[in-house]
Amino acid sequence: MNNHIIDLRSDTVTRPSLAMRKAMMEAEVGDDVFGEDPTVNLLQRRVAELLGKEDALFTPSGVMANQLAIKCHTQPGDEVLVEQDSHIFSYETSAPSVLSGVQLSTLPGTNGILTAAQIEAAIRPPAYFMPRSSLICLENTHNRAGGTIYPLEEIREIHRLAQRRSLAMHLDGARLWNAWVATGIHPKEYAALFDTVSVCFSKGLGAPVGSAIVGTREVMSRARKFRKIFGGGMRQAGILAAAALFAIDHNIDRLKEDHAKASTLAEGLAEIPTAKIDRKRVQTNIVMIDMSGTRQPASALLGRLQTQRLLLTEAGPTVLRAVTHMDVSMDEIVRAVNIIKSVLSS
Ligand code: TLP
Repeated sequence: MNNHIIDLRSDTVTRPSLAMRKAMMEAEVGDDVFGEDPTVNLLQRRVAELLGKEDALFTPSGVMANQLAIKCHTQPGDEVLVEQDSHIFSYETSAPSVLSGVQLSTLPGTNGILTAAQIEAAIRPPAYFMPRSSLICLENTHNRAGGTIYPLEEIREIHRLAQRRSLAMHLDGARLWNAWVATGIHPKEYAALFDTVSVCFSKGLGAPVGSAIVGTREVMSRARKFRKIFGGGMRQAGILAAAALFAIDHNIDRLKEDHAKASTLAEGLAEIPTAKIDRKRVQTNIVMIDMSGTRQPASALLGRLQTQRLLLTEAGPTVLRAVTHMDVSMDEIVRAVNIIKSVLSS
């Protein structure tokens, strides 16, 4: 068992449990391009209901859900306001420019959080020689900031601003479930402040594939058309939707265990002088470890940890990221701390 690899690269590495696979096997299916997959339809109703929106659309990935939102809320030549470390800006391979013909205006957040005043200053005045600011995208929890939670009050302020200046709002809620479990604030409360929200089933919730976008019936019917254009029309997708339904029913509440594992990891690493962790940013299941004190590049450290069968990812030249999830136990977290201690002391 000690030879087992401890994989903290992401909560996306989880594999569907036997019970989830059974639910997938037993799913009633149909052709979803015809709108005839009963399990997909059920999932979409459940997710819309859970987030308090009129309709939902199942997508193969979180990236597609975010890009559908951008496509639905903008025209080519528009500008979208995002935080500079957002997933949309960092890891979606310039999709907004490729798929929607828009540019991103990137604003520096504090721990991933933007203020309404900052956003207001970045909204373009109406001038024919400037892009039109049409959409604000926020991320909750914020991945690259270390799983930080957006304060609801700040989102309310941004929402009021967006209403006043007629901008749409989208939430990248890939890990909104983690924010829910950590704060007790229901996803409906967050979602009420956005035109669209994307959520993922394939991260902490443990499904193999799948995300969803929610919004009004009108926006979702346009999103359905764009999903087809993007090549995301799926056929007997009920097999996947069954995993997502299982994830919603069984795997949300347990995210608190992942949060406890992240705090244990952060606490253990705090004893190492060369591994710096900003403890106030460890709010959910992500731990960012600043290794600049080791004077070694993150890539070299990753390689050394890998030989000890511990996998992390690089989040910057000297920053490593660890993500806790359902396929890693508390014992393995304690072992991970010991591996990092021993690698750094050798
Ligand atoms: N995040 C992945 C990587 O792409 C970095 C990870 O390992 O954390 N929004 C957020 C906030 C995300 O963290 C991710 C995935 C996505 C969207 C995209 O989801 P997928 O990978 O399903 O397209």
